[in-house]
Amino acid sequence: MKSLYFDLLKITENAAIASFPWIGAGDEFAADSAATSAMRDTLNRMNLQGTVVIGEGEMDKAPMLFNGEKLGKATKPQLDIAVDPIDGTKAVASNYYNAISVIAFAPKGTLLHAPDMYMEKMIVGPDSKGKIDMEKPFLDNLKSIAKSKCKKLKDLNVYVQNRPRNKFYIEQIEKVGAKAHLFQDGDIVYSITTCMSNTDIDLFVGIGGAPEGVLSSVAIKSLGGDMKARLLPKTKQDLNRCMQMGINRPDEILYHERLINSENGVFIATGITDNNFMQGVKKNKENYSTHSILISGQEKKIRHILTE
Ligand code: VTB
Repeated sequence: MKSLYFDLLKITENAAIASFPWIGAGDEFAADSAATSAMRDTLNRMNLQGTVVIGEGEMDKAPMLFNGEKLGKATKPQLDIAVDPIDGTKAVASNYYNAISVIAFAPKGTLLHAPDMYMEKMIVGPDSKGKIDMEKPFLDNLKSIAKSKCKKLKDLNVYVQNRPRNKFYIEQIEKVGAKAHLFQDGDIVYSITTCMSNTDIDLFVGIGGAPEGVLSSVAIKSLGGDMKARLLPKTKQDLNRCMQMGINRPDEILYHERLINSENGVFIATGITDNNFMQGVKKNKENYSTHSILISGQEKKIRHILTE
């Protein structure tokens, strides 16, 4: 895998550049289509054999990268792929903070294979590894995270997506005097921030997309953090899709090993608009510059890559 790192970077770089003309253009679908086509074309030139295990829905939703789609031009290495050509299509369409292009790889059979639906997530950095438990009341989790950080409850900083579906969490956080930092879109960057040594974020919690959850799990694992999650199927069809993908108890709590069961995952993202730790794509005459991160389980490092 290591020998492929530079090639793999081109996947999200090309997708981010393809979405550049759509920044601020008000058309989420066009932005997503452009990023998706660039991602697919680049992947199909790579020496690998990948299968999308979690992406943007099912085959009939073309032109999106769909669950089960095979990519790459070789027969090895055989890899599971989680994709989101744009995490934050609204942020691209309206030109605001925190849109990225993102992909993750892991050896075949090691990433959660699941339909695109909502997922409840709880994510912490290395100091609080082993201290989160979704079976326990949320307040108990806050207490054990605070203890692991030698902090008072009121000093905890928590990222939560600003949505009515996350009201319970926001209220609980505020009730104990802790800080709920609400963000608008793109939960992958905010979830990874829990593992960054230069920030004071103690927890990421709330309901967001399942593909974004699996993508985050790869980065969090490589950085020594911890994650628990639960799929939230809404309809009978959702339940059936879960069963078909081998998730027999769709309401079960998914431990980190269930989201990614390998130490050899690779997570790659390129900024489209600026975010907590990456700059967005810039264009000067016909030249583009991009800022990407590559996080690998083998190396347990974050590489920042600036490409002109
Ligand atoms: C979630 C989150 C994503 O969109 O899927 C969210 O995981 C869903 O938005 O990062 P809605 O509330 O509009 O359904 C993102 O924020 C961006 O794609």
